[in-house]
Amino acid sequence: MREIEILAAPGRGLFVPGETGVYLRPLDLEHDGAGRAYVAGEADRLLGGGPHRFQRAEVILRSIDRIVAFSGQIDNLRDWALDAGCQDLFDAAIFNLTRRHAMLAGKYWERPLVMGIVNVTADSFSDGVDRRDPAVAVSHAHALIAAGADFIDIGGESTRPGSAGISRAEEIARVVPVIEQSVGFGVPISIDTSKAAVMEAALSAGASIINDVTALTGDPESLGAAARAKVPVMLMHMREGPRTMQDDPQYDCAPLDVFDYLAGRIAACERVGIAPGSLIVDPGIGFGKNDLHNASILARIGLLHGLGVPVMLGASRKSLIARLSLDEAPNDRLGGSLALALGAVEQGVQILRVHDVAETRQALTLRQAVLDAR
Ligand code: YH5
Repeated sequence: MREIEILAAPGRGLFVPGETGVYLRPLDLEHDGAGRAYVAGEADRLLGGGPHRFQRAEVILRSIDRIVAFSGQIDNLRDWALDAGCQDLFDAAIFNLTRRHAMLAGKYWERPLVMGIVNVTADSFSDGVDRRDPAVAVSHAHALIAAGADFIDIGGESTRPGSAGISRAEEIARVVPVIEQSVGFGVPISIDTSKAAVMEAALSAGASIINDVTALTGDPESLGAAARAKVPVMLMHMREGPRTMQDDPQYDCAPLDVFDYLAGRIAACERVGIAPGSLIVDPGIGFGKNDLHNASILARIGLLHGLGVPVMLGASRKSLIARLSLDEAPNDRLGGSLALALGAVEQGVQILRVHDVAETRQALTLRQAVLDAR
C-alpha cells in the first residue's frame, strides 16, 4: 500500500488533469443543536444537509507517482483548486459532501443511529446459546430495541473469514421467522444477506432495509431485486469473498480504493434505478483487509461522505480489535468497539452497527453532553 504524504501546504503542479484523483475529507465537524443546523444560506457547509457544519477539509490527491494530502479552510482550498485547474472536481466533491440526505426508514440524522446486530447463525459462541433458535434471536432483538437500537440487522449467514456459505432455503428458514416475530417491536429491520431470494423473502416478512456485504454483487439477481423493492440499501466494500478475502489483500491506498469501489457501486445502483437517496455506504472493516488497511480506512472514514450518501460502520467486536490489543475474545472487545465507534462519529459517521447497543448509546450520549457544554 502506498503512503499518503502529508504536506504543510499544497504547492504547485500537484494536480495533473486526467491523471489525478481528488478526494475531500471534512475536518473539525461542529455539531449544531436542533434547528440551528438548517439555517438558510449556510447549507454549503453542512455535511449531508446537517447537523454537522465544517469549515475545513483535507484534500487528498492521487496521481501515478504520489499520493499527497493537505488541509485548510474550504475557501482557501477552493482558491487553490481554481489555481490548479481542478475547480470542477473540487466543487463536485463539495456538492456531494453537502447534499441533503433523505430520511432513512423514517429516521432523521440529528444524532448517530445505532443498528443492533441479531445473528441467527451457527457460529459457536462461548455463552453456549444456540443462535439458530428463532425464540433466542427474537428475544435478543427485543432486548436490543429496549436498549435503544434505532434499527436491528438480522442475518442468517456467517460472513466471518473462512466461512462457507449456506443454501438460500436454509438462510430463509433461519431469518424469516425472526423477522416476522420482530416487526411488531416497532423499529425498522434490515436483512443482512447477499442473496436476492433471501432479500425478497425477508422484505415480504417485514424487513424494510437491505444490508449487503457484497454491495449487490454477490448474486446476479440482487441489483434487480433491490431496484424492484424500492427500499434503502446498505452497500459494503469487500475484497473477494468471505472464504478467501483474508489471503494477503492488496490495495494501492485502502481508503481511496474503498471510496472508488463504493462510487462504482452507487453508479451501478443508479443505472438500475436505485436512487442515491436510498443508499448508505460502509467500508467493510475486516472484509479483505489487514490491520493497516483497516486502521487507514478508519483514520479517514470521513472521506466516504464525498460519495454523497450516509456512511455506516461495523467494527463492533471485530478481530482487528483483538489483534491490535491483547488478543481478547469477542465478548471482551467492548472497549475497542466503543473507541472505534466514537472515532468514526468524530468524522460524522451516521450509523453504527453494533452488538452492544446500551453501551454504545451511553458512550454517544456522554460524548454529546460534553460537546453541548462548549
Ligand atoms: C459490516 O461491517 N459485518 S457480519 C467477526 C467478528 C465480529 C463481528 C468476533 N455484516 C458488517 O459483524 N454489514 C457483518 O468477530 C455487516 N457492515 C455491514 N453493513 C461480520 C461481523 C463480525 C465478524
